Amino acid sequence: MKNAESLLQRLAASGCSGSPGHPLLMGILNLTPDSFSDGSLYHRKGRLDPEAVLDQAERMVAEGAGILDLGAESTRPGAEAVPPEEEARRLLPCLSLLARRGPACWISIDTRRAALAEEALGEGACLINDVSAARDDAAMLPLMARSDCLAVLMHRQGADSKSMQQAPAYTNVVAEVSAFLEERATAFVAEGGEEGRLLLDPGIGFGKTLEHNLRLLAGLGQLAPGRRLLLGASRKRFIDALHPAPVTQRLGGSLAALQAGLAAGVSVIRVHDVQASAQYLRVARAIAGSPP
Ligand code: HH2
Repeated sequence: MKNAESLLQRLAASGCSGSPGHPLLMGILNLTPDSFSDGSLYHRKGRLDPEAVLDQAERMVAEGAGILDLGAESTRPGAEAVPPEEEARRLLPCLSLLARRGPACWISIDTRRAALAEEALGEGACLINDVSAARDDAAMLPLMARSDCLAVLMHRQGADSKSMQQAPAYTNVVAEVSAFLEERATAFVAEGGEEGRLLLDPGIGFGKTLEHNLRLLAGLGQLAPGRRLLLGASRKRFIDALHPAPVTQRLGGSLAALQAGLAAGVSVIRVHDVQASAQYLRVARAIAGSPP
């Protein structure tokens, strides 16, 4: 596994919010039975199979993912929280297999729990991706600040995944999400974290209507100016709302969102379809005259 220092160096070349950049692809690897898109994909005879996870990790890195994001709790709208022991039971064996035999890449852990994040950092993960922006577990922000990992702080309106889509409401979604991300970045720095280790994420689909998601995608360049952004729009429900299609047939819409991220200088783009996303980025950058 690659370390945080080399990830910071790579991100230095990825740009900042507001101008076209050179984003890194983060491949999604959900170790859950119930994720909205890839749930139970790595289960064999009803059990999670770490060897199937390893195969997918190798495939994604060969196709162009620089980071792999391992998640063991679904955060899809309406999802129930998973007990901490179950989340750890799903995640840690796969992580330790990747540490021993996995491809050269950076590993991110998608969790809201500091204890699990800390264990994962000890196993070689170098990025903590917290969809609650370190609000669900009071120990998370101090952990992020004192370790040398990168930290993703994401916006979510609503107390949890179960309730977040009940009645999302904003006066000005871009301004409000931007102010929230700034506030969380300030809290991270006040805790002792270095600003350069942060990635901020508008949280597409997390407590947002179709219109909110579209405004955020159109306004990415105005979010948290000068800071690094991560975008996760791959296969999400807003695509189906505009052009109905089952989750595995949302590549076109996912690439349209990826284009919005590319144009706005997003540093990391979280995707299910690595091969097509990598090809899109390569061709778009070549057309713009940028080096591969
Ligand atoms: N979206 C999901 C999960 N984690 N993390 C960040 N930083 N940004 C996102 O947009 C984001 C995220 C939801 O997608 P997925 O992991 O594919 O599904 P599920 O939550 O059902 O496992």
